[in-house]
Amino acid sequence: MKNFENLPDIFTFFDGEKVLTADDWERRRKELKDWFTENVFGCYPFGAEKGFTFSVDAVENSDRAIIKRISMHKGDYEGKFSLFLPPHVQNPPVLVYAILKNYEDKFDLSDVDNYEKTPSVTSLPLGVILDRGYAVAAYFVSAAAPDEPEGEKKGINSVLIKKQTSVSARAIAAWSFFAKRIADYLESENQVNAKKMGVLGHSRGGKTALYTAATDERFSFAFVSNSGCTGAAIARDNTGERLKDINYNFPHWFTQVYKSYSGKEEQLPVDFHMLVSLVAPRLLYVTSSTEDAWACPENEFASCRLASEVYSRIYGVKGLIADETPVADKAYHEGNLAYHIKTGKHSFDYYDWLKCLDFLDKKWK
Ligand code: GTR
Repeated sequence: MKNFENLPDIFTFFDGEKVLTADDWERRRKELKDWFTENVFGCYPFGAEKGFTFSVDAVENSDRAIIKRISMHKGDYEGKFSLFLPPHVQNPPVLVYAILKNYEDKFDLSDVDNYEKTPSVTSLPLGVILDRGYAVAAYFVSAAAPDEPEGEKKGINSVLIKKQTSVSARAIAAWSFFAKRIADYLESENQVNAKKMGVLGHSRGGKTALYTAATDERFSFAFVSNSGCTGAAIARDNTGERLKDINYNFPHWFTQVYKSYSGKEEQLPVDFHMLVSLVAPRLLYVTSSTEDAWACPENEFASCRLASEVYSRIYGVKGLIADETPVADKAYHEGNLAYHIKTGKHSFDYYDWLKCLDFLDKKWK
């Protein structure tokens, strides 16, 4: 594993106090959760999550799938998602999946017979997932907030945030907020097992999935694909995408405060192994790809290694059990924190899905 100098310590509070007990960790966890929300992804006004209503607008039944088309409402806002249920399984686990902007028109969410057909960069092989006994709740990120500059002011945020400030929730927070409202719905849906609820995503969707699981314990699993900068990758000594790149190229993703760290990674009071550690002791699967230097696989892996200490030291469970340097195409599934680096480009493809389902079969069945 790569060594980092001057990495802030997970087990030391901002004021220097040390985490000695499990109770201390719960306080530290809250400190970190609040820090990432207030400084990176952005905040919603108190009670923003209240007052949503849901309607099931259509139900389609076949021997392949039960599909529910659902919408959530608050004020003038309406956001849609689809729930796919395997008809042959009682109370299946359910996976919440964000479909990214550039691929929205390439997904046919009526084609439940698809196995490998969806775009290879960020796939959703519904046929396989349903056959293996998992339900899927899928949404387009644009249903929450458009992925474009100024997008942070639109969609769900336009109803919840009267005026954007330097700490207000921005686009990734909106996609995450939407996943959490899907979780609200799923908790009242008697056709799924909401105790086995996962959140999954690729790249910017991976950042979203990680932040969502880090801040909402109802998700007992997260699959974080090639999430890189401001996802699982440690920001210090990052040889790929830097804070200045991401803040410049995607001004609507993160808060104004976070932009002040562009070029100043060393001044962050945290690093992203801490975001990863917030998922402990729940199931987490982080992936990298060999040809994805921009996401800095070394820093994604190191992050998992360091976060593993929270699994073992605080909760007494196995985190990541892996070789010192991960071997390509070898899946590390032993502990609660799984990892693989696949041969290939920046993607969440069919291979990743199969490994994801193998891991869940092992842990959940
Ligand atoms: C890249 C970006 C990454 C990642 C990715 C994606 O261009 O620099 O942070 O989010 O896009 O979402 O596809």
